[in-house]
Amino acid sequence: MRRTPKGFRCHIGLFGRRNVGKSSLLNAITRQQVSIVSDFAGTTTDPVEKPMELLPLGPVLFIDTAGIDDLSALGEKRMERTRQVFDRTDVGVIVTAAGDWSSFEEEILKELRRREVPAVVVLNKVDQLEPCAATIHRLSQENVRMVRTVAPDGIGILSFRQALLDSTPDDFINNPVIVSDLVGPGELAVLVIPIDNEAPKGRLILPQQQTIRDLLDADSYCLMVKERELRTALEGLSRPPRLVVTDSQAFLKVAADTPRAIPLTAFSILYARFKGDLLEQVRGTLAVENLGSGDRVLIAEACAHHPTGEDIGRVKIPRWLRQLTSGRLTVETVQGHDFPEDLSPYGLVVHCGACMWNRREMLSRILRCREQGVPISNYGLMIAYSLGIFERALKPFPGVLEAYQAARKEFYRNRHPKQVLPSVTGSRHQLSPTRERR
Ligand SMILES: Nc1nc2c(ncn2[C@@H]2O[C@H](COP(=O)(O)OP(=O)(O)OP(=O)(O)O)[C@@H](O)[C@H]2O)c(=O)[nH]1
Ligand code: SF4
Ligand SMILES: [Mg+2]
Repeated sequence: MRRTPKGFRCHIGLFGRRNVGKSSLLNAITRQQVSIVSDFAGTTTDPVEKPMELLPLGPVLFIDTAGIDDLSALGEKRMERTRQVFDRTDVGVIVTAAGDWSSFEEEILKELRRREVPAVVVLNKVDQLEPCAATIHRLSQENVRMVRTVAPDGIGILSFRQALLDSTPDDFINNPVIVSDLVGPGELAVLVIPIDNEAPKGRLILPQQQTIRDLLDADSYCLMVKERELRTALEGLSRPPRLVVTDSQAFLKVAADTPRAIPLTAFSILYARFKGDLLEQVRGTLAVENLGSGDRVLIAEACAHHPTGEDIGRVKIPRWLRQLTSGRLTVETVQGHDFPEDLSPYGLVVHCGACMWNRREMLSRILRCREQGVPISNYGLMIAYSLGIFERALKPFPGVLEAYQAARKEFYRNRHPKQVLPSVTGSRHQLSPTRERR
């Protein structure tokens, strides 16, 4: 169970003021001393994560946070870390000492609602004070789930657990799929997996493993080949595969070796759909056409790693962007949970596939971009666009392709009212092949 990747777990964030019993609640539900509990206000300083199995839901990740009412200089930094937790929260728990509901709790509830994240209110310390009847009445009128607890004594913990189960978004119950809706039972997918110096020793990377598992779960089957063996492998099949999926570094060769009648896409594009919002990121990719000298682009990677010489985020994508725009772009990179609050300086955000994350965190970033009018693309999409195989890579998703074609027509009509639409499958965008992997 512990090995379930973090990105698959429902993330449950515990928020509230200092000393209300957030850590006590975490310890009570996990029945372990996960977080330090004390009378001192401000005991929890950095988010504390605890994975556990919450049956019948399955694997979840609790995140205990620092109190949001710490107004000291250091407190501002702590609150920043707490705010980042909102980005990855699938279910938000507002812990309050009974009777203490105030503007702090209202702000948390407002923030969760803005993000459309279900909220559970825990009225803790009911042994000391009765919750305010007027607040309870108002919250119940607004259909907010509430439970009363005395965390250190385990009182109300079963109700808390039930409230969490009742609040869990459907996504976690009806597991979303990576590829199995495109490849039916008994059908074959060919997965192209380059094995070279950048491939990790002795294992496959997460998107490859998860795609294979998704196909097996759906009673489909798959054939894995390196890019050099693909042509021979396809020739040897008695019937064509339903889909070819490639690492986007091999996109160009794989596109050349795969007959056009066979649908083709990349792992990272499947992940733009699985973890993010494919249509939004497809539309965002078009914004590369608007970039010019002096514009700033933000490249965001969900996990930290040591960059290799030809690192995709630091070297390759910036190089292609500069070639595509023939301009002096300023390209900045961020990693992990650091993502600027203010995106207004950027003309485009290009994001990795976020395979390590839960979908909520990626959607939070997309939402932030949308609210600030900043387009967001994805590594695989940007690579396909650069190589002139964008539409082909989107063909397995007809609805998205259609919406993209309409957006593109509109884009060029506004931009060059009298010009013929340039071809994205032509040579204008043909750049060098790429590598995308960790
Ligand atoms: N009487 C009573 N005390 C409680 C209850 N829950 C927690 N406490 C006590 O309240 C104090 C603060 O509890 P914590 O769990 O550390 O509170 P917290 O919200 O994590 O606090 P910070 O990490 O400082 O933000 C501790 O002394 C707990 O033992 C409760 O239901 N009733
Ligand atoms: S940087 Fe790469 S490995 Fe890390 S989350 Fe993003 S896609 Fe996955
Ligand atoms: Mg605490």
